[in-house]
Amino acid sequence: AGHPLVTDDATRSTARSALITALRGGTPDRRPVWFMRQAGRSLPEYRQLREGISMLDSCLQPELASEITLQPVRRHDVDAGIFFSDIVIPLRLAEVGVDIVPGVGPVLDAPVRTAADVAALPELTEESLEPIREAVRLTVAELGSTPLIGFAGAPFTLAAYMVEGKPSRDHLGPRTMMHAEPDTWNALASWAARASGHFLRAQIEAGASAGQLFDSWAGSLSLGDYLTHVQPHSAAAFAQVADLAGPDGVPLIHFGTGTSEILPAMRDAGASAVGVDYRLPLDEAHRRLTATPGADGRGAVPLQGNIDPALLEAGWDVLEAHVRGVIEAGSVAPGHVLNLGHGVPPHTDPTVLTRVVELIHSVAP
Ligand code: 1CP
Repeated sequence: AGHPLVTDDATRSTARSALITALRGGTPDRRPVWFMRQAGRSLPEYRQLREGISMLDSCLQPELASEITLQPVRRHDVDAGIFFSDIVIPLRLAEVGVDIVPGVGPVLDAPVRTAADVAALPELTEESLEPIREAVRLTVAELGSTPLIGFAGAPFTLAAYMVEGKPSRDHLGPRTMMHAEPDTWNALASWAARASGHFLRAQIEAGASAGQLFDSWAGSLSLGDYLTHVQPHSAAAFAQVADLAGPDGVPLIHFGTGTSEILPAMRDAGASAVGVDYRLPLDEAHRRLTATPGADGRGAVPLQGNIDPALLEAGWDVLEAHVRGVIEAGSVAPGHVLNLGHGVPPHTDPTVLTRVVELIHSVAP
């Protein structure tokens, strides 16, 4: 409340951008591309700005977060900025003890495992989001007609860190909890959906032109568990921004890794486009979505992906052939945004990323 909404096309200078056009199923004037983790350790200018300041602190300094967001856009000529932040920032803003430990990832002071732990979680306040809104406003003013993508963690991925207290491989803690203590799980996932939905909404209200929900670890779930214990919470997170989305509103992308079996269910959580990791060719992803329409009748939707990050270091000829293959497979979808199948590896040579962008832009849409 009280924040001016800039969601209609008349006031958004990004409406005709390649990214937004492709995400709405239109034909863009060039093939849009951006990279998950395009801001970060692959860039020497990032490492320099981050010297002496912790990851989460840097996210909460608006000028710094904005500058880090802009660095890869200037360097690579990508078709979008991805807001520099982290999925655990809503925890920090709600004053849940969390830090990002270099070389490890998000670590909580105390894992959230019991009904009492969940009941004690503080709610995220509107005022605490002001540094986020300020960073978005600064960034959007600099980006002009290039869209900014806002994002949040999906409830399962965020809750997985909260239950485990740290990164894990199999996510046994949250997967046990949803069966052993479904009420506790639902309360925790509802909290995470509110926090993430609120965080995403703040970014869109402040000027982000698209949103992405990261359910990076949803691939550890069976389809049945996803549908019963996770999809309703992801739908609740999307519902918090649904009034800003719709055909002329902000497109919403839903991404995870290892999600080949749950892509239609991820679409049906309320996404306008689905991000696919490198394990499934995009023409097969398109076939699966088309074959399994949702209750609303939607089958095929625009796709995002899915260059294999491993091939960034495989030599140019191998990489070029792979990227051309991804472009061809993605051309069957109603819209295609090029991206990696997961984040940029930290040791990636950034000049290779720039060359990939040039290659993609050289292929006529
Ligand atoms: O000091 C550093 O540079 C820390 C590395 C780093 C960075 C650059 C972390 C720690 N987070 C980020 C930024 C970040 N995180 C962005 C914005 C920048 C961009 O994409 O260009 C985004 C979108 C995220 C989202 C995020 N954080 C996800 C979802 C995306 C994904 O990679 O799957 C997840 C799972 C996290 C948790 C997290 N934060 C950081 C790390 C190393 C991790 C993963 C830890 C693990 O393996 O579980």
